[in-house]
Amino acid sequence: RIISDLDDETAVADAVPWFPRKISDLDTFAEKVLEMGEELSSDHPGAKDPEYRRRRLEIVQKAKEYRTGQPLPHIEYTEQERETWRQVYTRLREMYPRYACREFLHVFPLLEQNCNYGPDVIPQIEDISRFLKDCTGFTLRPVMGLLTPRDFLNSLAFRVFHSTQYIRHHSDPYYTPEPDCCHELLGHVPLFADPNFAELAQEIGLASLGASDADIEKLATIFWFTAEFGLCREGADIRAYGAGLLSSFGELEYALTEKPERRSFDPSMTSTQTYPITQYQPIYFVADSFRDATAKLREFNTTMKRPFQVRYNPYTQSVEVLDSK
Ligand code: HBI
Ligand code: FE
Repeated sequence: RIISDLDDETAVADAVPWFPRKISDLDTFAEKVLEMGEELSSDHPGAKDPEYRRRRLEIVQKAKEYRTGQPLPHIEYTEQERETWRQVYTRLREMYPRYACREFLHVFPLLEQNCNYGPDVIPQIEDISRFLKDCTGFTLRPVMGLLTPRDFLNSLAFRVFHSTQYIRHHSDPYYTPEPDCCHELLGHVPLFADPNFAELAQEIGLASLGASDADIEKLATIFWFTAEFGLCREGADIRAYGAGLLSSFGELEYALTEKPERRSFDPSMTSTQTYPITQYQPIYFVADSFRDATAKLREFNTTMKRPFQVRYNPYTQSVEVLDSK
């Protein structure tokens, strides 16, 4: 049975957190950023650079105003910004053949051919979004900064990924305390073009809709150990697919040395693993494949308490709520 709308009384009685039902509902997240949106924390490398702050504000203003269906903001990047990109791109690009998973290596040249990926220009999210839509139906939305884990995960249910458009401060090209366009475009984007990874990401998103706070925390942890810091097996080899690794030359190398511990991906164990956010990970989880990880995640999701099921309808880009009675 499809419930067209959970009525308010049911929602209040069972304390089901609000969640987006249609893709335009994601517009409500635009102004709700946790940090780093219009303000920078005092330890951000750009905090004391008024020109950097002014530029950030200009870029995030476009994200704040963006609404579903509009063309994605085009950013005219400055020479200094492109220089930062060039340094990051060049250094990472040469590491990928040795460290990145095969899905990433398959897509990367396609991004170079279709989306202007290269050392000299910072690609535009409009071009990337159109490419991803052709590959897996994923699209991008601009975002001012960090969303709440709930909002961020909820958008994945719609195959929407929030992407920042500003770039890290030029004083330290190999460091950023927050997501920036290098992290999003080099780390995340290539995997969203892979059908099996797209399914894994959407599965996390669907499980997050109306989930309890405790379950959101588990799903955010699963996202962390997969989409951000995931490793996968390729025959006898281990490769990286997590964006936090693929956008950090230091940790990408470290993750595949003998130093960290590597465990097999297992949602019930992975979802409760604690992790540091400002240093290299002491533990990584290794997936057998994206399909296997998705199957395990589906199994795990059935153990989460939620008084309804959800199904994504791609024709209407909306979520159908199925009564579990
Ligand atoms: N917001 N914009 C943005 N980008 C992220 O990668 C992001 C976020 N909010 C929360 C978040 N990641 C993590 O908590 C995930 O584990 C969900
Ligand atoms: Fe990320």
